[in-house]
Amino acid sequence: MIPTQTLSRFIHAQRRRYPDSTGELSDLLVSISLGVKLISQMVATAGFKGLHGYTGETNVHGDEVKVLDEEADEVLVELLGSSGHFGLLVSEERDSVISTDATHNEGKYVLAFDPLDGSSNIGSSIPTGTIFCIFRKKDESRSAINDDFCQPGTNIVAAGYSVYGAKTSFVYSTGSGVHGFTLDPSIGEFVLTDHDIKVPERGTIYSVNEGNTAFWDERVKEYVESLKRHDATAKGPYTGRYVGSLVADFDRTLRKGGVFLYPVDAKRPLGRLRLLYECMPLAFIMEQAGGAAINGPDRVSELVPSDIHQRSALITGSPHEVNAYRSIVHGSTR
Ligand code: P6P
Repeated sequence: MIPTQTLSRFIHAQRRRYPDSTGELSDLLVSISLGVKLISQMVATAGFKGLHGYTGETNVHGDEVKVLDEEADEVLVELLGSSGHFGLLVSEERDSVISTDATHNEGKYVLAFDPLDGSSNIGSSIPTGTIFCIFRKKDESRSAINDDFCQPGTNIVAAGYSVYGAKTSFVYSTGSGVHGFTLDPSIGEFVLTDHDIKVPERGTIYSVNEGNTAFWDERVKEYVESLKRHDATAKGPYTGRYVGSLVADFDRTLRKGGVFLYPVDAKRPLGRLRLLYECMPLAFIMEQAGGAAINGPDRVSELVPSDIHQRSALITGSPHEVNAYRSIVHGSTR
């Protein structure tokens, strides 16, 4: 079968629905997908090229080996920084905001990304991934500034993630549904495999690191226990699945339903995950697929980052399970 719906063809077809669009967003999404292909290759060959994945040791040639997430970061900064579309970049790997070739001229957008989330898992072949979100500058008449990253997730123009696992997948949304692609290595193209992904209203899987139970608020413990109880009137007990790699746990929750949660706890009062380039893009995706994403009391997409590396809690997935969390832990359902 000839794969006609490649990512670039799909993106450009989507663009034709917006006659006044400049095609810039399409172009930059294709650039991001190229970066994902390059990182996919790096991850797939890490073990063979002496990159030692996540240890940063010296390879057989005596060259200093950068850890994979630094390599992935450099690929994206170079590729996207030179695209002309992004005035500024934020990377999980860099302490401060990154200027680009387009900082002081036409770059209409700013981009935040985690280049290789879960990279410490590579040594044991657990899936990893890249997560990103894109905002327009608050004021297109001026150069990009750091404050352009201080916007709620409801202002996200596009967001997506990739999973480097048994297959390399790329899932994105520009606000018109969520679409999933799979890399066909034989042609080096992402091919449409999941059009308009919708999360089930209710699921049967919960995903949380139960090693943190001792540090949870009592009501969080009550919520998780409620998922384990067998209740003849419902679907319980839920199945527990926790990979420990955000993109893998999120992707399964998006496609199969249920809930992924990393709540605040006594050791992590601000949360474990990063708001700008992990929680916000994934919340955008989950809501576009009909699901929900909160940090506990608040909708993640309404939060405004005050620091580019700010942490957050994340409870996301099917509406049924997320609303139950709100009700049990915070006494409200919105
Ligand atoms: P814990 C991986 O290091 C990561 O940032 C996410 O990919 C993952 O969801 C989380 O940390 C796992 O954290 O505390 O369960 O090991």
